Amino acid sequence: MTDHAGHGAKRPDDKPTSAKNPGSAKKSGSAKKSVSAKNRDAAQGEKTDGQMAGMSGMAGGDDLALAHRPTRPQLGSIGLVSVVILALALVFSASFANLSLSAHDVAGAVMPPGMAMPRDMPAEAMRDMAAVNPRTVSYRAPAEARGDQPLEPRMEGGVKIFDLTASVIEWNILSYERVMAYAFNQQVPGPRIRITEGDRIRINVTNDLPESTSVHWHGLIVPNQFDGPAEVTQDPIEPGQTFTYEFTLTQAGTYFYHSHDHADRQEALGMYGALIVDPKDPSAEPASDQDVVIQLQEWLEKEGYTFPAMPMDGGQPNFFTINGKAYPSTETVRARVGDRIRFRFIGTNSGFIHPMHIHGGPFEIVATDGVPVPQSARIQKDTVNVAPGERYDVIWTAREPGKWLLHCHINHHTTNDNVEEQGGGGLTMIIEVAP
Ligand SMILES: [Cu+2]
Repeated sequence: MTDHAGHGAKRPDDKPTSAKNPGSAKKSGSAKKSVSAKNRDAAQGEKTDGQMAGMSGMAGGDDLALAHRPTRPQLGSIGLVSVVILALALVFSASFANLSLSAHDVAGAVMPPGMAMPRDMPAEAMRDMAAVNPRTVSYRAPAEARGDQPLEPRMEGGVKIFDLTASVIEWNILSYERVMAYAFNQQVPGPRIRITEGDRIRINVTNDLPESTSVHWHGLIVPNQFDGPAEVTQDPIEPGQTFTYEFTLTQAGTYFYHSHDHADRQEALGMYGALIVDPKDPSAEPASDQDVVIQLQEWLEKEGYTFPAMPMDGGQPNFFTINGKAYPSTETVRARVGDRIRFRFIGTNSGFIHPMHIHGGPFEIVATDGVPVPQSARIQKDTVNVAPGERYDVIWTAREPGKWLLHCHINHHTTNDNVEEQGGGGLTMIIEVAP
């Protein structure tokens, strides 16, 4: 303990009354203190006098009373308790997070805010539900662009050839609301393929998406290898690849095409389009003055990201579109009193049911899922439930002049991000009937 005394001696000008140095003040009268009292002073000196005093305090460790030294069992039990606490902390975090996921598996995946994320959710599920990566957008469609544009074929040896390319685009569903979509030929819905019963068609599908894809021809009788389900009847079309489908149309009616690889993601992001097959003999077709295709979709657009809408917590949609546009940006159908309009409802919607209703009187259901309803079996309704995959062809007659609404009767589906504007939103469209 000579260090301590010596240290004190090295600072003769310490004033006992110095308010800044109370330790030194005590030291002035400490000549006869016991060893342990000196140790206490040394500890105080550590605070006030710095490193040297601290070292002198440590040197005094040997002088600890035997009774104050931790025993081996005490050290052992402290160690054991620490290990148990660390293990519990690990188990606790593992119960909230999936520690088996690697950054490589889910790199860049942005999940919907509020999505239910169980701890064992695999990386593949996360990638399926993640936002469209903004860096993969290759085209920004003009705000006024419309989907469902007719796709003209080219003829080759009696075969009608169509080219479809899937890519990531930016698409306006409203003048002020832009989404990131997976789209065929840079439009939502994809282009309309209109052919005639008996046609032989060849469709070249090129994949410019950041992930694999495939296309299914919904409702059509085709050779199995061209049916479309990825990993079932064909290898997925990898990015940069093209796959060619070819078949002869043996049916007529309202059909559609859509992605069949990660369909819950890709169809929900916009990968679908109408496929209308006119009968070889049109004489049996119900008379109509207009033919209006209605393709339905739900969107989840939040914080600048577009997620595939799904019927699960956090995946619920907040925008809804008819032919790629939400009301008031939906098309207005114009007619005259007495006109018969054939509406072809197509369940391109991926995860939700839409009871589609038309004001101004009932319509007649003339075909379901592409198959004509015999005259004797036709029924009249004013609301028809359009489930994913279903098609209903209905004839609605304009009975009275004015603005008549066509809309989904789940009222939330006629809002835009929960807001009603100009008397509707989402799945709303106006039929304007002139006298
Ligand atoms: Cu609806």
